[in-house]
Amino acid sequence: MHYLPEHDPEVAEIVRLEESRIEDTLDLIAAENHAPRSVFEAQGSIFSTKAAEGYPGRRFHAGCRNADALEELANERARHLFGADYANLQPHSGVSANLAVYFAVLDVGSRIISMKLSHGGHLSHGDASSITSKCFDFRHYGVDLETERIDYGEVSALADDFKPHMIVAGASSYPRLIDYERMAGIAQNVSAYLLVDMAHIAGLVAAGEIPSPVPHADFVTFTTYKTLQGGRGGVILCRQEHCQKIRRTIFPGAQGTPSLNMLAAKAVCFKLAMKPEFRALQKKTMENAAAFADAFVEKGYRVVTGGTENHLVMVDLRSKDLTGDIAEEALESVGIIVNRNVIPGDPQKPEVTSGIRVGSPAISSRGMGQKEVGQIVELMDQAIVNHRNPDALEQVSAGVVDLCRSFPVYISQG
Ligand code: DSN
Repeated sequence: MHYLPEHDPEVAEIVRLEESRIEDTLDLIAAENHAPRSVFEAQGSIFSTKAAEGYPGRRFHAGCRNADALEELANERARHLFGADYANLQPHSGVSANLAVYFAVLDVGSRIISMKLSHGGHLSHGDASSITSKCFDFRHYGVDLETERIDYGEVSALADDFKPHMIVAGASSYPRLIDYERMAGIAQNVSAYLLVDMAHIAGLVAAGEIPSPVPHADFVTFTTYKTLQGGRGGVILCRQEHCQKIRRTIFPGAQGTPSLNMLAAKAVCFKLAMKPEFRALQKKTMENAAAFADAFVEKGYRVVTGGTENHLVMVDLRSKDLTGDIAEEALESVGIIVNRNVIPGDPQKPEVTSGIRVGSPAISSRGMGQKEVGQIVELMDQAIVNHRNPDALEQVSAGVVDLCRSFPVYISQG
């Protein structure tokens, strides 16, 4: 920081505190990651203030020569990375991207089926609290409560009965792979569009570590700041036949000027995601998630579905007689950052929950491996078991700081 401390010392101080928080805590939020510094430089670049309504070659403001070059480059990289016909990088967020897809090809009141939030879905997939449920008629499928995996038979039966115009696949707390081919088959049978929201797993898909939904779905949406290790923002990929509708729905339909600085950061993140180092990181992210699942099971916790096939583990705390809210608070007090999360069939309210969601992307990005995962689970267990014992919590806290200092986030990334 060169200018901020002089122009606004209060904000500069809060930024410094956040830097220390990031360095000295273990980030296990499955939706987060540590982005490389080049992403921050692009985000904080001169592109922060350019008005550029429209698309390359068809802007409603002058002076867009460089903006056009930037957006074209970013688009080309996105299409290449994911093998997509068309990419729109202007959505400000994942929710904006999903809303744009719904409004591009559906009418208000159209029928959509998606995974219920309480079984792993997302707010913007028609949860009662989301604007999406006010605009469209949603019905939800869930997981089989025995296997805790998506019940494709239920999805198919619901589709036959409800005759949706769109099926949404994708989740924010589902530790297993989704069978996109099967979802596409179900959608085709009822002439519905298939939208896959791969926000959480876009990095794993980009690296080829897990199957891609792109060949199977009409639309794929995602955010760039999770496994993909970029900055905040949304993306829509789609088949060529839908591209004009998506373009018009984003601009002028739902947004004005795109955030060109965020678009620059997306371009950087796509370039970095093509490198062998990124592929190795995504592999490690998955290995670390599997190590988390094993270590929790060894410590006597139940993990949802018995394991993981992606970057996250859903831990059921009931065997430890603890709710997610208390665990989240105890863990934060020792510098371990997770979020409480409902698990399938959870008897607790979303504010309380019986589980926590544990993600491996950020600790993997700071260089930690399976040995450190074992140490982290030991520290977590100590904090959970001793959540009422301040002396024990203080010891755990010291262990967390020691571990963090051995794996600095921004020194290790250069
Ligand atoms: N989708 C939210 C989550 O999974 O935590 C973050 O954007």
